[in-house]
Amino acid sequence: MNTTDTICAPATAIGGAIAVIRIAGPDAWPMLQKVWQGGMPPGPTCPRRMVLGRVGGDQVLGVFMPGPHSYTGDDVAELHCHGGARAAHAVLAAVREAGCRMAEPGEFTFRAFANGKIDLVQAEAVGDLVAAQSDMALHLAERQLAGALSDELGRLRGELVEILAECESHLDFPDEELDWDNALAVRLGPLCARLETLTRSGRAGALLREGVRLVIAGRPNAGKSSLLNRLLGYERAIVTDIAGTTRDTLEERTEIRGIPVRLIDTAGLREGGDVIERIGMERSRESLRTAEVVFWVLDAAADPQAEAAEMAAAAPPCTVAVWNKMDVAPEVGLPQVAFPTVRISAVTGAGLEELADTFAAMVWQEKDWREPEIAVNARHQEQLHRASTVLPEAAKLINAGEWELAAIPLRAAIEAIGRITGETTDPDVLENIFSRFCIGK
Ligand SMILES: Nc1nc2c(ncn2[C@@H]2O[C@H](COP(=O)(O)OP(=O)(O)O)[C@@H](O)[C@H]2O)c(=O)[nH]1
Ligand SMILES: [Mg+2]
Repeated sequence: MNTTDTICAPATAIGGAIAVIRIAGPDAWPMLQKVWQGGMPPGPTCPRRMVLGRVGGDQVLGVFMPGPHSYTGDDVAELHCHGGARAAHAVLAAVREAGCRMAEPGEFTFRAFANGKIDLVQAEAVGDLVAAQSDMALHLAERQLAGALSDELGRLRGELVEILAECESHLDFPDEELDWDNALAVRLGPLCARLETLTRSGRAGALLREGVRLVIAGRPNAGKSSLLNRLLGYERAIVTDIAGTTRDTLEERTEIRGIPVRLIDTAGLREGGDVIERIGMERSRESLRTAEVVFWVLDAAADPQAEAAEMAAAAPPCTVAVWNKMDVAPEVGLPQVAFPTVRISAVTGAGLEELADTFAAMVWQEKDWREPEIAVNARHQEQLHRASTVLPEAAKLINAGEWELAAIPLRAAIEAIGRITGETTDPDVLENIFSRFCIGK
């Protein structure tokens, strides 16, 4: 992707009420002048103001945002036309005829990165923002875009650069007795700990970016589909009192306590059943194997002892035992089970708040969890790990007065952090990040 020509792309999905065509590059204004019909086109004399006119025969509202104070950092124009494929295509065709090249996926954001408006971590946050499936995932992306992670990495890098500079000055003045910061190696301890904490935040990052696979399992008629519908807030699955109603696994996305969830309803597990139900049960078992959390629904109004025994035999460790139908079952006499346990009624909704809390505690692996301020992605995690693993070696060498050798792991750690923010770039990594964006972003 070069950054010197002028690019264009539809920035909105086809079929909306309004379509936005985005243009960015040094010739954005000359191109507007070429395609604009009726009056003065938007331009540097009226920046960031909507102007009514026509392009390609269609009515548009145009706006010009001069660089460097634009999203990409170069001159940007937007043409807002009536939605629908025809009108948007006519405007886009006129702009392309004027010499604009179609943008690659993510190319506008790539330009913002190349022009130094944002770093690589912030560019990734733009992608996260679009893909966010829950409030918490959205907040995380917003904080990352605002620079929370970039600032933190900048501070850590700055400290490492200082320590490296001190090591290097030992080399430059080997005979002089300088007032050395003799606690140089000691300073690496907290730095390393912080890098490790950030590395560990990758787990939360993966959960919030990809969603948690939550599988609802249990006997036929225990109330699995009723619980799914409750959690979704609408009647997605068919609920009847006929055992074996759900014969295939069914997946929907939702969020629970701000956590994006891939919610999977399964065919109930029991002996027998016809060939379709048996295939469904095989799928249920497969779902159980890949689940991150399982809600094992137990019918408290049926045969609690047998239900509990079945669960004990088949449920994975990430299970929450969910005694259902508490509206009609006796409170006493339910057997103890070896999993976190919640009593609910999928019909009345009783116990669902507690179930949500139990789920969140399970996901965060602690009861008093807090929304993570920063949660890195797998790419960051890899480089953070690289940085934190070389620092103990640097500390050892500094303590031994091996300044020249100590500089090597220090430089490696600095470079690893630089790879995260994009100070050091690798074309494959850039390609991988930006190609996942949609066209026009
Ligand atoms: N009284 C009562 N009935 C329930 C409850 N949850 C489910 N049911 C009933 O149990 C039957 C089976 O429910 P369903 O959700 O299809 O169970 P599944 O086979 O596990 O998916 C239906 O008749 C539901 O109305 C509950 O909490 N209380
Ligand atoms: Mg069902």
